[in-house]
Amino acid sequence: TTEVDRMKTAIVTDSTAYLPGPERHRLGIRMVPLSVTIDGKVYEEEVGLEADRFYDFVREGELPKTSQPPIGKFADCFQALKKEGFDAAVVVTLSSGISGTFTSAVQAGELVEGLDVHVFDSEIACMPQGFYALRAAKMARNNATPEAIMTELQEMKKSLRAYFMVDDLSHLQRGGRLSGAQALIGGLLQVKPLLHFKDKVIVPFEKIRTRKKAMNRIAELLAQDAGKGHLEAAIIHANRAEDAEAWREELSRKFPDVEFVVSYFGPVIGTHLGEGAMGLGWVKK
Ligand code: MYR
Repeated sequence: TTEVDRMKTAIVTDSTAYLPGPERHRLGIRMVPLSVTIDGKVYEEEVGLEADRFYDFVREGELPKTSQPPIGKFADCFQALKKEGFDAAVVVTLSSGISGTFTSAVQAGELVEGLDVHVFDSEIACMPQGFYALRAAKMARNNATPEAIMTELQEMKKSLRAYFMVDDLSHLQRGGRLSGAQALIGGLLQVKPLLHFKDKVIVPFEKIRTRKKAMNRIAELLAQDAGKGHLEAAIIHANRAEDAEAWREELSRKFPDVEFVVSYFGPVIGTHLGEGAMGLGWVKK
């Protein structure tokens, strides 16, 4: 095929991948933001509100609420891509089990004619979601078809793991994003359970008593996979940059073959996890 025959595929993700703006721009990844409402004011995250300012706000003010992007936001993005000459788009969203973002993107895709829209449910959020978007962007640059990109993303799911912990479970409970824990709740509030995603929703993985033990347990889980091939990994923190950096150094020493980046829980995810949350996600390279 000639250059002209090739499908031009755009990569879109929502803000909860927390891919830094300059990196998104460099790779041509489009971003559609979710929003948080604080004291009656609506902020689009990563556009009108950055993570550090958000945690300051929340410590002082009201408890925020989050919302998925309206269908129109995705539709506007798709229209713009069509105008720019794209034929297709692969949209990587956070898990459909915790947000309506996936459905919003699917419905917008049905509305907009002339753009072949494929929506990928990452079944996760934050930098692990970002890993999918980055891989997709790389493939799109090499002229892969949207179908080939979707197949590769499904394949990645097999090796993607993510575990995280929170300082205070009440945020997840209040927002209704903690599943399978009803029977445990009483006991869980006293411990630091390790959490993960199962079937698109957040469930406790193991009951662990201290933060340090939870971090060591995550490292043990990483060790089980680190021997099986090259991994890329992300340490994710909710306003604990120094702790995250220290953990990165410790893990890099233990796992010299794993490529680590430090990322963050931004306003929308931070609303549901609370300040101090920490996580680690990895996938085969
Ligand atoms: C919405 O209002 O649609 C957004 C709801 C977001 C819920 C977030 C729940 C916590 C997700 C934790 C992700 C951890 C990834 C390692």
